[in-house]
Amino acid sequence: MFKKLPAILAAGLMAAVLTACGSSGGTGTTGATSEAGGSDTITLGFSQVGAESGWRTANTKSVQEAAKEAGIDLKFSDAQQKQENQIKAIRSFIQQKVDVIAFSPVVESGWDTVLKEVKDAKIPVILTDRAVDSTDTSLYQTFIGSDFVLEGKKSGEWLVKEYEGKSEPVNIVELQGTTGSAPANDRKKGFGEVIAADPKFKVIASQTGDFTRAKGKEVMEAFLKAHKDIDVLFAHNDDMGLGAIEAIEGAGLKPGTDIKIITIDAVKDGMQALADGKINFIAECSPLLGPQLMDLVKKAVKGEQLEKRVLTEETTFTPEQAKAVLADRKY
Ligand code: GZL
Repeated sequence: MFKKLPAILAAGLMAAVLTACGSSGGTGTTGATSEAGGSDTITLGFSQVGAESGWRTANTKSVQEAAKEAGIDLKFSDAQQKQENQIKAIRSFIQQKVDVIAFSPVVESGWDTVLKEVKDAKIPVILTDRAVDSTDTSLYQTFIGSDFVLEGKKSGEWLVKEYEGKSEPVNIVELQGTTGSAPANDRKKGFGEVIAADPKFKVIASQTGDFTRAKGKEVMEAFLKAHKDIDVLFAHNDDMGLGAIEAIEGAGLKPGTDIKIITIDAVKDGMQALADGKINFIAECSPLLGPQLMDLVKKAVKGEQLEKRVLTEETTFTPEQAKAVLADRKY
């Protein structure tokens, strides 16, 4: 799979594919976004979910900067949150005979067919950020990303502690991530498992906000119209929580006080809202997967056996903890 082209031809080819690495690649790739070396340069095809949130933007930056740092020729495609665009991009990477394919599956299901095509083309696959529900784990070398169930559990555990010793009902509304995505499914699962232990916790409404601020605001406005007794919002990411804050303030209520807010990610804007007391608790989900991904890409090209699961390290934040680290946050 290595490019054995003579250096002059490789340079010419590279000049041809070096395009502005725009983020609206749609179905096609947006060309190389890294300075490639000589003919033994590794080419990585990467299909990104989209640009739906601050987390995603930071994840894209991490992948692009790490590829450049590693001297890996990155062919980057932005799927604009559509599975069909990711499948088209993966097929395009097969045609281009890239050395490795990595992608963050926008949803868990519907990947077996295209991943079998990649396997037949003998190109290693690395799942990045999100998982697939394929039972055939030979279809990918490894999955690097967070434990979303644990993030949901950490969110539920904070709530249980916050209402310890109280008996009155706690009415919760939930802004879910993208329907069918691993983070949405697993965060809901983890949170639900923890609060199920105490019947005072009731999820009175739960709907997808598609991980975006705009949708989070829109759905929270609907929740506020339908329910006058909301105590807590659990949002599967900061961006939906930030949109919901706008809706809550628009309804004349104080976010973080009248309605307690729990979110996941810990991007800068979320951490600012946490420091300001508008969010009460954030479970971190690190987007900085780029360097680990490039190490895995190099190992895959060498034919090394990779750990099937590579977990990312992350923590949780209260308002005081956010104030202490805000200035140093990388994303
Ligand atoms: C989680 C990632 C999620 C983030 C959202 O690893 O897939 O997608 O939590 C992002 O902010 O849109």
